[in-house]
Amino acid sequence: MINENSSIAIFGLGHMGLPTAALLAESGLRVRGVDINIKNVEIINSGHSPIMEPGLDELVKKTVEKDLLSATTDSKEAVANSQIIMVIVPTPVDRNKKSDLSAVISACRSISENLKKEHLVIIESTVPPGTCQKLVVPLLEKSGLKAGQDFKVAYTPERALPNNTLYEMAHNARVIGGIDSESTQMASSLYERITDGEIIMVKNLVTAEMVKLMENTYRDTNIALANEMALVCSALDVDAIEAIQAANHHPRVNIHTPGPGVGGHCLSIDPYFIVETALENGVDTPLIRTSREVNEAMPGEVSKIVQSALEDMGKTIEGSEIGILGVAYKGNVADARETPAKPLIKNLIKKGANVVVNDPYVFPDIINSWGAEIVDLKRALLSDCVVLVTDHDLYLNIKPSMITNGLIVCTRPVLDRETFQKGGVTFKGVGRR
Ligand code: SAJ
Repeated sequence: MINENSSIAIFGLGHMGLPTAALLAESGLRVRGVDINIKNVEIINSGHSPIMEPGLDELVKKTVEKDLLSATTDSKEAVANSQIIMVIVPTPVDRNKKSDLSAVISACRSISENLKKEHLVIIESTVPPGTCQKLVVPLLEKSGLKAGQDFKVAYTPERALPNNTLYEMAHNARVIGGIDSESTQMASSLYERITDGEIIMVKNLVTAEMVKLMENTYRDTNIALANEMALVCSALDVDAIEAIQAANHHPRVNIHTPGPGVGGHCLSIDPYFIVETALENGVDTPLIRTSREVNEAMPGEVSKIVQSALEDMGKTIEGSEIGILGVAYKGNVADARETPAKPLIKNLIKKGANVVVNDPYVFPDIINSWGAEIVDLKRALLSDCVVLVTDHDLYLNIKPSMITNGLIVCTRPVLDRETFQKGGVTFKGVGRR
């Protein structure tokens, strides 16, 4: 059973792995993080977080100084010296929207080489349903040990919201499914150390895997509905945000917020895991697929709004300068994975626009690789058309007088249309003509 002397090896020190490692270390357990990124391993061992997340840098510093948290690239040593092994590595989709489980496979191979009796292996990575039973367990059993009998296996999805990760990890309910009830119980006693949220033990591994995918697919599908409603509202000259807010006064209605598209490593990927596994099992999922299509089409819709707004002002998109505010996938984060800003920028450049970008959070190399020029905020506001893509707090103070050429496309409902119109600025947005 888990006690104060238990040691944990955590594979993957990314956006979810590092906060988990730091919280478990703070609870008094010795945590050895394993990552292939040597630079990040060094940053962590120097007492800092390579990931921007409120409170994380301080927590890493505190736990490294107490010698409870450390990082390494040596998986063998980490597994050999631990009783619990966790896998929190990324699981993207490939070009064909099929799951790429190479990081999970590689972690499980390393674990199986050093697996011992009584080890508890916990998978947290988001995976297509059935992966633990059909892929993880056979890989681990290559050790010659038998899952359930010799070592324990549990799956528990991470459900914390980036930019509020530490709080949510410590307070959200946690869903756990194990290969047997002892595995579930053992994993549960581990998470009790870091969360005061409810621990929900489900029947088996695949149920826990499915829960995670259902949550993110629910959100993606609802955002798609909001985006489609917004496009209809726009055609009818209805302010979509006003209409959605009014509709949401109904006690059983909760329409989500339309925007430039759905980004991040979760909502834009996880639904495809259901689509893939459903198909393998003879089930079509048209609603989930269509929701993805709707959300993936949104950057193109924003580009059309920009183009027609410029044309209404007697300009062409070709040769115009477009100032993009924010390229992170959502406000106040540095993460640009799957961001809708990327296809939007590429689409505008293809149409002949000169795109300049302001985002103090996102690494310049990423933005440059899309063919856009990085500028300061003042310069971005000088553009023919300013497009607010990400609702970073620093953009909330933008005033009409700052929009030099009198045109802003606001893809998030964070700036007040009337204020800008009164200030003589043409104000367009998703769901607003
Ligand atoms: N978005 C909209 N409209 C909305 C809500 C979000 O356009 O009404 C967009 C955001 O701008 C962003 C994307 O969707 O581009 C995703 O943002 P998010 O804040 O909805 O979610 P994530 O990806 O940061 O985190 C999600 C969370 N899942 C759910 O809320 C069901 C989080 O709890 C998960 O832990 C995380 O995915 C994950 O790791 O899977």
